[in-house]
Amino acid sequence: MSSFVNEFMGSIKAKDPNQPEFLQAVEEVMISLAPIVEKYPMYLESKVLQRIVEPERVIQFRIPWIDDGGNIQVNRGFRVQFNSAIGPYKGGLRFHPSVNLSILKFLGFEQTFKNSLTTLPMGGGKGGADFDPKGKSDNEIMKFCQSFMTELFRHIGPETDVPAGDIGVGGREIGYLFGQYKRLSNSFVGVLTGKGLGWGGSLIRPEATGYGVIYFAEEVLKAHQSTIAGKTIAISGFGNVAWGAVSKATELGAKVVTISGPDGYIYDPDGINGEKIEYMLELRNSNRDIVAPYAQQFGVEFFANKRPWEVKCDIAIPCATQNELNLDDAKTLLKNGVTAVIEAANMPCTAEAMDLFVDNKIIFAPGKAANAGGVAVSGLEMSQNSMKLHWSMDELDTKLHEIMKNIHVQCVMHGTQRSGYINYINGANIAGFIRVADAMLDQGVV
Ligand code: NDP
Ligand code: 2IT
Repeated sequence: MSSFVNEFMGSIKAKDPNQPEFLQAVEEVMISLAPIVEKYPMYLESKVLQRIVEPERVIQFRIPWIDDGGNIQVNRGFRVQFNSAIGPYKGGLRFHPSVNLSILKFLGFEQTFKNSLTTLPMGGGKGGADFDPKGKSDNEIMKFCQSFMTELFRHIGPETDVPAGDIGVGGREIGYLFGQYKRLSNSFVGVLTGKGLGWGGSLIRPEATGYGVIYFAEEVLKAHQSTIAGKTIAISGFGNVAWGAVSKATELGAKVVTISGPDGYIYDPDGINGEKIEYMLELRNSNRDIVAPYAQQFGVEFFANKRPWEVKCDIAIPCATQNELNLDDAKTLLKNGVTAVIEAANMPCTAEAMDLFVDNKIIFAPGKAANAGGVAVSGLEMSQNSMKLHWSMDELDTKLHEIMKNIHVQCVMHGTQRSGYINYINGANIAGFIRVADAMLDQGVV
């Protein structure tokens, strides 16, 4: 590692020693940026790196609510308003018991670069709560969302900060959050994305992240004289992103043989297609957080407490959560002949796993490039809300496709090495950084 990265990370670690996920995300970006800041001293002189790693604002708050048994519950809520150089803060809300400041800072930091890659006017932000939706009744989810928004509403707005969904926050939660925002602010505005179609939502938003991942994968494969058709794909997770990725990959002629949950993974050698894809939605909506019922339903094998990375596949697409694919998993995938790893979740591969893929010159696409389709269609939802009109499914799908193609072009432009190997990590980090950093320089010392 260069002395620049060592020195820089030393100062960040000293400030936030207990934020491992945040440090991991920053280090990955700084490794990519080292040659850029050497070439363009203005980025060092202007202290833009020191500024870009510091969120503009962090809000932490109490969320008291009453469960179905009449007991008072207290959760912790956050909104990290990371960077507004190129637009209002934009990024999802995560409800998961693991949520803490380190995770939300890593996500807000990544979001800043991801949003920049879309070329839409969106800054970076992330929020959420350490609330566990598992096993909660619909009424409890609503009560929780209302209490969460009762504090959050004073910090957000259509021109200030526009949250959306992430793990544990889908269409139902966005509905409850929007209802409470509207009540408190007495205004019907596009303050959230991922809304219902009948009240300001956009077509294709639920599918957008997964579809975008596969559109990006198509571009990547095209650049390597290959196609997605005929490929065997291992996917993890069974949430919103996994569902979209399975649908589009299958439509384009690939065979997805795994999905997974916290209980283990299922292996479906015939491929997850047709009614099986619809069944994924049922699994998710059951609020039980298990994939095992898929095995019973369709007569396939279930591997308890195992991850899908032991299955032989051409392409691996982690769609669940951060650091879900480690060095041992990476070694197994390589041994089994994997040719491409496309991150659909945010930072699903550990740093060691990523290094192994890159050292072995395996195609590796980082989440901030590959999964940007979700926030891109959120950006298109904001545009439609501002104009008070709706675009058609075809128009939106075409725009999403164009955005993903353009992100690929940017990655190739900034990530192609002398050997010809496309380092998508460097490409995405550099392209995402330049737009945000240049805007910050234009706007003075802010
Ligand atoms: P969902 O809540 O729909 O699904 C999340 C999936 O990941 C579930 O299978 C969930 O199971 C699993 N998961 C979550 N946390 C953990 C954990 N700590 N350990 C093991 N499994 C876990 O979320 P999404 O599909 O929306 O999000 C998946 C990933 O994609 C996340 O990294 C998210 O940040 C990213 N992403 C989402 C976008 C979106 O638009 N929704 C856009 C871009 C990226 P369980 O809940 O049981 O743990
Ligand atoms: O990680 C992500 O990009 C998201 N969860 C989507 C954010 C958004 O604002 O649509």
